[in-house]
Amino acid sequence: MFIANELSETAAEILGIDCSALLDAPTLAALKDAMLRYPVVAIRNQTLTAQQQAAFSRQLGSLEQQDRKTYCHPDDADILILSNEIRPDGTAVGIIDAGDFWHSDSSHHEEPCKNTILYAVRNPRVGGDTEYCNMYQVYDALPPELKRRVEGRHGLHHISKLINPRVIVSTGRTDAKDYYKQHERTTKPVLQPMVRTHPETGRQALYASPRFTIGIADMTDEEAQPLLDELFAIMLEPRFRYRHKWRDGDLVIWDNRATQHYAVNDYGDQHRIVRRATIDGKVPLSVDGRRSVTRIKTSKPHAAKAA
Ligand SMILES: O=C(O)CCC(=O)C(=O)O
Ligand SMILES: [Fe+2]
Repeated sequence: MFIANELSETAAEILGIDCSALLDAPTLAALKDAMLRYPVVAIRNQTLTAQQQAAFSRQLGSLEQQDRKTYCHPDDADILILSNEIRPDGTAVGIIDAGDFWHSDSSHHEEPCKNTILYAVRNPRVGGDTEYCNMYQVYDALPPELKRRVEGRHGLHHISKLINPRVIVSTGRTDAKDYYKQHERTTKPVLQPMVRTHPETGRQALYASPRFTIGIADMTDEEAQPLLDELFAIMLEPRFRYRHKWRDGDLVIWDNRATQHYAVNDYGDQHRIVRRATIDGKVPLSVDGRRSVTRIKTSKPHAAKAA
């Protein structure tokens, strides 16, 4: 059995398991328990090929299909490569700006992924941390008056950065504007409950992000944007954070139903490469446990998975 050391209320490190082989049933069950107790778990000292990472991840559920084929790993198309490295011919090794603003992964899809499993292939000498925010804690800390204003409401989530006043398109991605414009033409915003009930822990979490939430259903922008600003100001208070400093061999799993994250881009031209798998999730449940009935269908194929 492995050791789980608490790193913060949000995160634990796990020592003593080898994820290159399939886990035995008690170890897998203990890992799943740890993942519910700590929405971020860092499994240390792993050496994993892309295929091994995918096989490990499939033990936690089916993997999300990736539509950005250029950045899928050649050995397993369910593994996405994120990196700032540019090859001599000018092509990018991976998605260069993944995670540059606070978000929960694929919340712009009707069925966002439940977990993300990131493996550090190459860490910069300094920098390149990932910051996490515990959204259970954020929800618990909201003043009652603010809870009342968001309960029963749905946020509008969309992938396009061009229609989101809180983000900017990174200059390194030359094709990004066309990509987002195309999605604006083909993909409607998805409505997600602003407060979601975690289907396994039963806890409530705020579920709106600076990266993907562009408005609130049935509210004018004059009302919705200041409300979102208020929520995000609370969310970004340091007391809700865990900052993961990557070690070589780290395999980090997080729960998108209970956290948000962003990739700190402070390492200049040092190279960083991570590999990513995401586990399929279900339609988020609102506070009363019902499925949202006001959803707008998105057109297929889905937008990019990596945020
Ligand atoms: O590179 C990171 O640290 C996180 C990137 C990200 O947002 C993701 O993998 O979902
Ligand atoms: Fe992400």
